[in-house]
Amino acid sequence: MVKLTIDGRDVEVAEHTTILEAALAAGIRIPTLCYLKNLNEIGSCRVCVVEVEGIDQLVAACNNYVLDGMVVHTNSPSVRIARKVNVEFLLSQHDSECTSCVRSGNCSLQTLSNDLGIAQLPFDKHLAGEHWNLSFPLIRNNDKCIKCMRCIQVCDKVQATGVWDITNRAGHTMVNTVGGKPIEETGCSLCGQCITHCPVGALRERDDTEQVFDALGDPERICLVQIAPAVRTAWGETFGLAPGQATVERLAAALRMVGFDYIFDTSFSADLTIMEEASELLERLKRAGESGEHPTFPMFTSCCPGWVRYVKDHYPELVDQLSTSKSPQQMFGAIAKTYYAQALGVDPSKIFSVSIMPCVAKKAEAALPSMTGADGAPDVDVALTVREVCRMVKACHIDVAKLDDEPLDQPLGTHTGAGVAFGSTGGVMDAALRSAYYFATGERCDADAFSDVRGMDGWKEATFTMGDKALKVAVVHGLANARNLLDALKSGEVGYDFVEVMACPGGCVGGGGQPIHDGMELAGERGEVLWGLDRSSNLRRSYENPAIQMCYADYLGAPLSERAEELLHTDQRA
Ligand code: HC1
Ligand code: SF4
Repeated sequence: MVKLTIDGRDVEVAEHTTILEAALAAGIRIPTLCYLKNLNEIGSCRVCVVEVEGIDQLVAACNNYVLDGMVVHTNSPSVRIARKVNVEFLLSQHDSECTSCVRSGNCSLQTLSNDLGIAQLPFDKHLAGEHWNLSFPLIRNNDKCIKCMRCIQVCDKVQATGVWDITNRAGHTMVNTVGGKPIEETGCSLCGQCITHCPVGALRERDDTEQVFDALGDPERICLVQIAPAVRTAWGETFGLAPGQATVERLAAALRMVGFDYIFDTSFSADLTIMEEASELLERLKRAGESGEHPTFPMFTSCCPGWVRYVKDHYPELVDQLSTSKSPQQMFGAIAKTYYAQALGVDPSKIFSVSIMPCVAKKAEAALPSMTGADGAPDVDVALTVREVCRMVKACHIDVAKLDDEPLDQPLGTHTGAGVAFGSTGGVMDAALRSAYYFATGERCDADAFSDVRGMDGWKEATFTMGDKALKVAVVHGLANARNLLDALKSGEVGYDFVEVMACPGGCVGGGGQPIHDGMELAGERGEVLWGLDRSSNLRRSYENPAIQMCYADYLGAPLSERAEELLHTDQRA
């Protein structure tokens, strides 16, 4: 143990503790800006500087360890002045246009500047200007970047994608895409993790809310909205609602006030995805069994467009291993403009289909040329992030705390616990196995029989018996884990029948379109909410969903039928 004094308080902490963490243990909060625990501990912003007696310069608290007998001052006059000047330097290269910034009110630079009492900037502004393709789903504004390098680290270390880099030197240093390439050419998966790890408004999603407001204001359009599984765990954070208050039914009430005609649940089409994907898995295994060859590579889930983009860009030779089943977002879109349009007795062109997703990559998925109906129109007209939809609710001045829960519309609002679990890592695998077991054996499994695939470990594997077959599966989340698994598969170190990959850490609950809480990782907690909803659900197996049964009986026929193939499957190369 190490004994030291911080601001006059005696502190005892383990060796290799940083000054920052030692102070925190003593109840003293040192401000930070570039710091991200275990990911970015580079001390570059100089906001966490402290004075250590006997050392003639201030030191960064985030990356210097405590020593026995150290005497630290976190708020001495020199510390306070240095901190303020360092933030003033950052502001001299920052556009400070808070009134039109999506992060206003949730920006660590804004908070710090206010806390430090920076009322007037003593330096001239030097802005480098921004040059960005504003039609791309991910937007970067160079004039808001504070060069904290968090985006570089999260993209590199957690997502193994390497989109961002540092360019130039000294006062000209800036963050940019690797080699200054246009963002569309960088292999960006659009997972959005750089956005949720940015402390300011330098990174954000393309805002598509005006398009939706326009459709809502058009009396000729019928506006449907689908709510993704993971949205229910997080939307209320923006409004300060407790998890128990922030139900999907309260969100439905808010969306009706915003003006949507029908409020549905992506968990319905997650059940549909399971019907198709579980059938596809069994079909692939049967074909492999008949040919006598065990497939070298597993079938991969394909519902995460961040992952699909990653495979296409980084492992194109594995694209054929992706399930051909469309994601729940896209299955919903296809069903809404065919089966549901028919049920309503309206022309599909009248339907405006919106999705609310915890995801940025869903915007690109919805825009794929392969995700269109017979008339060439997109199946999902606009995919909004949770942050965008919360901005819409705010723009309508709706007091969500005063709303009562309202039921979702039917039949596309009916879902099982399996469909809801999709939003957490392991959820797609768990849901698929529950149905595959029934399809393979005719028996109803215990809904918790496959719980080994749940939890926050980055790479999970399990073997389950299904009839006479042992099925080996793996689940990874975070693209660095996916890369490790793919490399192990390619070198022959491991082999599986079925693998679930979600690009974002924790799955969609940790998605790049979720509300942002600087420095906090909430995916584990949000995932537990989804598993709790699954456990408390009366229906926990996708094939038991009565709305799904009706959809097959009235329209699709059976999983993998000709119509199901046409509407619910895709060529992943397209
Ligand atoms: Fe997801 Fe999915 S789980 S991809 O994370 O398969 O976004 O929530 O909607 O489509 O259902 C996202 C979440 C979501 C799809 C489903
Ligand atoms: Fe989007 Fe979910 Fe994939 Fe993240 S894990 S990229 S939120 S689909």
